[in-house]
Amino acid sequence: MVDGLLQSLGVASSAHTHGNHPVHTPIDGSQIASVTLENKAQVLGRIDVAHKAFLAWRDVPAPRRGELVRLFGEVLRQHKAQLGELVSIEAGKITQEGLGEVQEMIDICDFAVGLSRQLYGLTIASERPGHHMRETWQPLGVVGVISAFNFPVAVWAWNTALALVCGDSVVWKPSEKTPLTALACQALFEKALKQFGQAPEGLCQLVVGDRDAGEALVDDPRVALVSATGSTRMGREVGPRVAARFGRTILELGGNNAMILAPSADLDLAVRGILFSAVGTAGQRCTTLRRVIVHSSIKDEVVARVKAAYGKVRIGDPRKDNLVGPLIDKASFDAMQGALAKARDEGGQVFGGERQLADQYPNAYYVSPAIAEMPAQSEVVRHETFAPILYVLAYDDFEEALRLNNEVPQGLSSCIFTTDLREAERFQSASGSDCGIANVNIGTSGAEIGGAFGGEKETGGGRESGSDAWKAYMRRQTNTVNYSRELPLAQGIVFD
Ligand code: UN1
Repeated sequence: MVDGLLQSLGVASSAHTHGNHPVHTPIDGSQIASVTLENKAQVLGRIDVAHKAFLAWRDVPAPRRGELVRLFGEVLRQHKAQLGELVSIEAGKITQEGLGEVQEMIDICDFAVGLSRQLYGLTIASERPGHHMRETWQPLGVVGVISAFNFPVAVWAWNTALALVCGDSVVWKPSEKTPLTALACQALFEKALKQFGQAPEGLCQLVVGDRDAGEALVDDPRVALVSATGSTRMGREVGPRVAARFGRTILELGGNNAMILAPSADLDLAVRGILFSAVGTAGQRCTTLRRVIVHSSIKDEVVARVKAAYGKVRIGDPRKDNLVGPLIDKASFDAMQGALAKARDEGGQVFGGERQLADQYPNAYYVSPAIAEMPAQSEVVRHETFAPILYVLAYDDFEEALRLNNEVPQGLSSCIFTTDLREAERFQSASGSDCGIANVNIGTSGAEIGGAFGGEKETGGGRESGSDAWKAYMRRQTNTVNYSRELPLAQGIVFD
């Protein structure tokens, strides 16, 4: 299924055959490749090489570093269709979303190229005569990227494009579930490197490994920044371990994203927004819509319309004309069924959520998306289940809706559908949504790369992608220069 595709992306067949780790496609559960997992010693060797590469790369002028990223963006443009297809095969995304993910990589490359001629610091007024003060941004070191199966290529690209223009080197550990897309990205990056010419060896490396490999990145003091995407459980381990050695982290962990649906909302837009955000990527985005907090006066109508829309959703092979592909694996299906059982126990009324196409695909896990009308924001609603379950809660008073939006442990994305300006502005105010992303009349998922991406509370607090997220990949330095013939001291201190 993948041999020709991998070849067209530049991956040698020795890299994905005869390995010790099987790779399956969620489309039908079959094994499509086997890769070799690297051990801890090999990972440490890679970190060593990456650190040496950093020492050389940091002195290359930033716009020149940007040229490498520009070339990579061009290579991605040329291979968008193939890489998108591989994302579909390995992660189960529908074609549109596989292509969208590669477009997100291209977009961040463009963003980073522009940034490579900026990386602005400040000049600051000095209190001393004949002095100037400034703030500069310097390259940081090796960046360790740990990424998840659900965005197997874009999240790496967000980190790598920024890290490279910032003068850093990268060691990437992708999910064990998606090593093939990682091998393809590495091969495409190497094409760009070849065109670029003189990059230091080992500037950007891939580690196909398991937990041990991740731990090597987490614990090694030469890895200045660990950017990790995954569950809150994973972040709880990674965060304190990196902090214990005073390393830096960018953590992108669980989300529990809500929509407040107000009585004035344009319901046609809202239902489309719900469909894309709740059902897209089979509910496996960290930005997936998991809760609708709907005004009780329109609740029955909204539930009926969403059920009707869910009933028409085409489920099946993500490369065909379907809207919902498979869950990543059986564990994910089991977790979904467990959550639905719990929702029923907690007084919920569940619609959908059944396994689909089991006869055709006995080893793959397709589901119809589920809606669970809940009497309260009970335990199951407060927990992120990485599957298409949409909990519906009713509200009467806007303050109550805001409280429900915020009363979960996670804080990634949120949105409100309303045509009432006061509600929209309040939602985005200091006492509104407490999430890293707060949208008006747009669903919770599908953010552009230009904004900073990330969230608060158990989502981990990290920001990547656009805006000034690049600052996390650099070290800040304050510089004071004395161009006078005196040595005045700050704070007016006399020391004679
Ligand atoms: C993720 O699910 O880890 O906003 C990232 C979105 C995408 C990124 C999701 N641009 O849904």
